[in-house]
Amino acid sequence: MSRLMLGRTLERICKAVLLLCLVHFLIMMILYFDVYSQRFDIFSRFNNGRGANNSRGAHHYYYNFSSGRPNTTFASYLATADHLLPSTKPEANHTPPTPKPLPPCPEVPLGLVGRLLIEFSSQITLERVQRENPNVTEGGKYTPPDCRPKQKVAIIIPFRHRDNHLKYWLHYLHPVLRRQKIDYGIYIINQLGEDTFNRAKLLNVGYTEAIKDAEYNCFIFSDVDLIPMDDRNLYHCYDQPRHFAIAMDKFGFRLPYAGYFGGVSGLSKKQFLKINGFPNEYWGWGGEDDDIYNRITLNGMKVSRPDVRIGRYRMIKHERDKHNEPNPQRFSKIQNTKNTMRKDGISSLMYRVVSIKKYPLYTNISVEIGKPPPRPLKG
Ligand code: UD2
Ligand code: MN
Repeated sequence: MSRLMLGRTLERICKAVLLLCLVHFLIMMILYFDVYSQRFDIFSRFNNGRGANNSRGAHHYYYNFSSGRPNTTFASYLATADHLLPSTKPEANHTPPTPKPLPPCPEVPLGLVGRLLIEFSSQITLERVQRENPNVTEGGKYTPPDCRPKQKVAIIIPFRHRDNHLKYWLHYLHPVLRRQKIDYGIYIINQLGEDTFNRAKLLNVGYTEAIKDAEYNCFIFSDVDLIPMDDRNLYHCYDQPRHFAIAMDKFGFRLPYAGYFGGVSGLSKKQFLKINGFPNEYWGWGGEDDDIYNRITLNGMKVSRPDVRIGRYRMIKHERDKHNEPNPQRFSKIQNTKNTMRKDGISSLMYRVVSIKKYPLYTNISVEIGKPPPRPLKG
């Protein structure tokens, strides 16, 4: 009797276990098909569900905040991240949704990667740079698709015979600026002829031509051979004139002297006009950056700088160019900024534009800026 009861109990237990297995199996199948059906669509679900502001979540592929230290990554590789952005094209079968106003861009952009690996040994072609930056439009312009930047930034580069450097600059900077969510345009100011080079005058020309092209309110002046090593060095304007390139490889990653303002700097329109722009009368190498520094301090402003770990730069190695010999007058001229800055500057700028060409990755403005006045004869 008790054996019979034991048998029945065992039978019931077995049935219950079988039933449980069946239920488990069914649940597993439901879950499996559900996940499978989402797999190929996972990014769009993720983006649509959260709206434009959070869609940058897709960029988490490239963050490394967990270690508290930035990632070391090839900027060129990161350039491909754009395909993860939400598509701005309306879907075929739906009426296009009324466009929502974009949110303001965050103070600290979310897609930054920190320290970058910069090298100048691989061959770069402009076609490749163009391919890797499909959202950059004619003239080298870009506007973030998913947020509203506060500033409109013109990046101005003084230039002559440095095509190879320009390729590297475009290759590294476009992806950085895009990650930084900057609304920008690139202007190469090309000095025509073989007279003495004049960096600061070219920068004044860049300012004047850029504001004719669009409503810029921030101007970043960069040498063509300087590449930032950290994308947290944000290329926009600050409360005070900004010096970006504070730790260069060529100076052992230190500021060479406290009043140094060379390499890469940025001024808002207001700051630039307050100092009457840059001097036009520094022909040849050197001194013009110190004159600009003097203008800033003499007008009651202070230079602002990034953290020394962030303001690191690599300069492409080069010889001194022909017709850009050191300016022997530079030492006496920088003693005199106070007397010269009101009459020599954006207010007295004269030049002739020969051509303006909008290329896919930059705008080239070729100009004649004259030549230095004849030196007084010795003796
Ligand atoms: C330093 C400063 C630079 C400027 C210069 C003195 C650094 C990294 N930079 O540069 O900002 O103050 O001294 O004038 O310390 N360029 C041409 N073609 C030429 C000559 C110059 O394109 O034939 C442009 C180019 O953008 C170049 C820039 O002018 O990067 C500065 O000239 P440089 O690179 O010869 O001078 P460098 O490196 O001593
Ligand atoms: Mn240089």
